[in-house]
Amino acid sequence: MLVTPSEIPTPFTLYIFDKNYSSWSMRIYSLFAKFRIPVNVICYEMDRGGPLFDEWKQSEMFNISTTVPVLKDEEVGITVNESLALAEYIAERFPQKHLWPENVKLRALARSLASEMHAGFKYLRYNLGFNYRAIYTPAPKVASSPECVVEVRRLLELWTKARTLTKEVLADGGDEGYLFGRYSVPDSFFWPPLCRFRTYRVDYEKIAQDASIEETGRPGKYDLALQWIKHMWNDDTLKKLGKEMIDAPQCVGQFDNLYREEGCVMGKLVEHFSRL
Ligand SMILES: N[C@@H](CCC(=O)N[C@@H](CS)C(=O)NCC(=O)O)C(=O)O
Repeated sequence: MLVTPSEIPTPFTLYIFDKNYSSWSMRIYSLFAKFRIPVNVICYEMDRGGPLFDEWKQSEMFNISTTVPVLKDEEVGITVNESLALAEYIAERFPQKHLWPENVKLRALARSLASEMHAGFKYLRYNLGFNYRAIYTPAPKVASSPECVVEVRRLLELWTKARTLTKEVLADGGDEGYLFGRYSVPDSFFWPPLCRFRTYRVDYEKIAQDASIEETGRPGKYDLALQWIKHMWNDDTLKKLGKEMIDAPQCVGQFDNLYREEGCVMGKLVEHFSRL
């Protein structure tokens, strides 16, 4: 296992898989980073043939959950698994940090969005596997398949709905450009799809424009979602985490070069890069 101890003493230890490949891990790791909560990190690996996978299967955590992320809190004496449950747990442990929006309407919508991401978007999850540092050229067919377009349109709808309500509720101030104003749990949950868009060159701007024209006869309906995407790519903490993912030691052959047989070459990023 790769252990990264927190510089500040903390009761929390987060068990994750490879930063570059494990989107579920990065959802929660990014919450700790964005909300500046010190955490020790223990990293195993997803590669079935790798030594850190065997170590994971033999670890005490594997008896608690066969999937990561898992969080151990030594102060309370509890171990929690399932990323949505972890997000709720961290929010409860640090109520003053407001991991969920403070406004009741925004909080309700934020919970719906995080739950929908948690349970859905299976096409993107299975066909556009998370691989932060990879970029395919040209875009593989999956990036423009009808199933992909349906899920991207749904994401654009959700992000637009969130930003529209946020602008209305926070009209007098407090909107920092994240989905619900200040950074909150759904921003972390929807960050991995943005990385998948980049890896597989999903042309979300064209999908947004086509959807808008089809639905309203003109472009622009999803502009708030597109603005949020730009805002996320400019987030300094996420950029820093991106660099950690690029530099993560594991390279898992089975997750790389997925679309080689259709002539797509997988390049690797060496530094932060926002989009196509
Ligand atoms: N619903 C779980 C899913 C977590 C999940 O599927 N994690 C992957 C890593 S990204 C995993 O642990 N897979 C087990 C394996 O690959 O053996 C959660 O929200 O935490």
